[in-house]
Amino acid sequence: MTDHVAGAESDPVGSRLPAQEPSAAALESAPDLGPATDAGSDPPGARSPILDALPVAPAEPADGRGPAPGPAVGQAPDGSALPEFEPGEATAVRPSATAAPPTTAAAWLARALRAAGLRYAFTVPGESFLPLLDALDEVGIAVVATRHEAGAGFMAEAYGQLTGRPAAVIVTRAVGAANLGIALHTALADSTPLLAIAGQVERRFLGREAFQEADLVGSVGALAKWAAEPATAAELPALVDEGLRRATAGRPGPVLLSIPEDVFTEPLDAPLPERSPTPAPSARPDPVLVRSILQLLACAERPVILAGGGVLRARCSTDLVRLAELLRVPIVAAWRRGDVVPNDHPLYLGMAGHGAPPTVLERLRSADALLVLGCRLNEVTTYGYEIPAPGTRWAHVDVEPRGGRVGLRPPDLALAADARAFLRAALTRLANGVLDAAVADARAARNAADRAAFEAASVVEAGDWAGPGVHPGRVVATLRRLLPEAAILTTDAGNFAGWAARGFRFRRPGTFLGPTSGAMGYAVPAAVAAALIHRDRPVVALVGDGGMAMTMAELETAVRERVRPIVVVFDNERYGMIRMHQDAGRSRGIATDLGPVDFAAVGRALGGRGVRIETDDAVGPALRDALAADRPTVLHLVVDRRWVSVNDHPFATR
Ligand SMILES: Cc1ncc(C[n+]2csc(CCOP(=O)(O)OP(=O)(O)O)c2C)c(N)n1
Ligand SMILES: [Mg+2]
Repeated sequence: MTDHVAGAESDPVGSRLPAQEPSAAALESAPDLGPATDAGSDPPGARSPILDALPVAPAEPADGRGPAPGPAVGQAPDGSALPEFEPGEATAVRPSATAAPPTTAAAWLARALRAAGLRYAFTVPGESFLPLLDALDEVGIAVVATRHEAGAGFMAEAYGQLTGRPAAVIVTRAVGAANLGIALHTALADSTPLLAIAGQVERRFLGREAFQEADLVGSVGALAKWAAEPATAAELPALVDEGLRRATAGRPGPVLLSIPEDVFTEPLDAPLPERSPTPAPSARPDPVLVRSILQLLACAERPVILAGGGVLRARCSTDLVRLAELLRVPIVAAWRRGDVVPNDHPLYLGMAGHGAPPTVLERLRSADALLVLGCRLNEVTTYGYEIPAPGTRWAHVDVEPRGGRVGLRPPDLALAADARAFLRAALTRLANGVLDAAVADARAARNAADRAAFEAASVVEAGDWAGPGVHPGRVVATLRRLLPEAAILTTDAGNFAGWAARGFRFRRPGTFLGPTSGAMGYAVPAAVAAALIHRDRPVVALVGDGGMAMTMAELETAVRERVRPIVVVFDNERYGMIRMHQDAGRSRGIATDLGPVDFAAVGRALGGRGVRIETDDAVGPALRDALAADRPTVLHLVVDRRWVSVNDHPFATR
């Protein structure tokens, strides 16, 4: 057996501590909020603005109109129920015990995956794993043929992001595994559970530079969280168990099993793994740390919560909103995690990173206290590791808080916990106290001003553009107006994405798929997977002409699978983002101009619909038709090259 582990992996929280939620009574009996003596203690001389042991006061509306019944836990500001992240049909599947004992490793593997709750396998087939395809079909795992392994991998990645459970992607030898690499890297960046299986050359050919042979564990496997290759069928059960555990435990991620072709046909009669790949419930977070973190937020002048994918994965957006409301602390979303809370909430101040209005960085910089929740603080979210700013005291609550490992100043408080466990403990503790009225009023006023500044700075449809081509900001405004709140958006990499990042408003958690790897080619396959999982919801892929051409063949996969994503192509006939960097002086305009492609015709050629759009007025009607259509639709938007980025409007420079 060979294996590889990417980075140091800490133990999953749930494996070290009792796997149960804390009882309310246990938390109530924990020490009350009060002056703390540890790293999270009040600044010298500060009085805690949380008044202990008072009855719970109803939250006041953020507009300061005086006492009024505030939204209850789980309610939106208007009192309606906040929609929680819908996990999709796949999470409802229970492991199915199998009756007849399997006879080969392939049959055993298929049964094991089915028993572990896997529902989908995305693949480009290869001769190295044919028995597995039959076996998967026999146990009822849907095998979806795709047009490229990157497409297959992105579909599995999107599945994992939306459901929190791994899908399988199956590829052949070096050629398929190499094509898959980008999706493994994306799943690692996105902390997405994913099981990749590569058919390897037969064992007797290993190490002989055989046809399509490569060291898959040592090469592509290095892009995964963990990779291994069984030497015999007998080694397979332990590796499958280990792989599924690592895919979902701690910080989730992709794992790769490289399986020699002849292992699949070896006899194997072993018990199926008992564990379903559902993360174990989180343990109770340290109550002293929870108290200290609440004190940090309560005592600050300009606190902010920076929330990431861990909140989505733990499905606790409602609890996050409630905590923010109780403490009157605004929320900034991590880059490409803009759906972490409903964006129309008055405490939402935008998504950090590329495309963000300047108010987001300003607000993060001016924070004297920052709670980073379920977020790994990547380079883009932190604006090149500038956030947390030097003057900000910060707490990191994450399944794997990173300390100073990535060039960031170590947090003042670090709590290894999943977001839900932290929020539940924090909300329970806050039931014993309310925010001092003067502090609450001051925060309400400042929060309202911050929200107004964010709204003003995130208008993207302004300006008197009359063509040629569409106004990208107005396209986003039209999407915002016409899409129902359950619609799922996927995005690719490129400058076109800036208008949506700034101007779109997600109204429900779990409605956005964007790769924090910045991988081009993601949006279309991710949209196909989202449409497979949520057949009843509109799915819209946003993509540039460059990214579209990388994976547009997956539209045929959508047609074959009878799903109908809408693909909005922003076509400026260039690799616009890279050209922007060139024009900024770093180099000449080499290799960034592209020729015309009739993307609408491509949509039709692949079995879907296609519409070429050259004016703003045509966007709405075409989108309405696409929403009602029975097939995928490509909306091919002509975009003038003067639209360089969301920061750089052509009408402003003329
Ligand atoms: C797979 C991959 N290759 C290269 C890049 C570098 N890259 C980032 S944006 C970009 C251009 C994207 O062009 P397009 O999709 O047309 O969008 P635009 O910027 O023109 O709006 C490139 C090449 C990348 N992010 N991913
Ligand atoms: Mg382009």
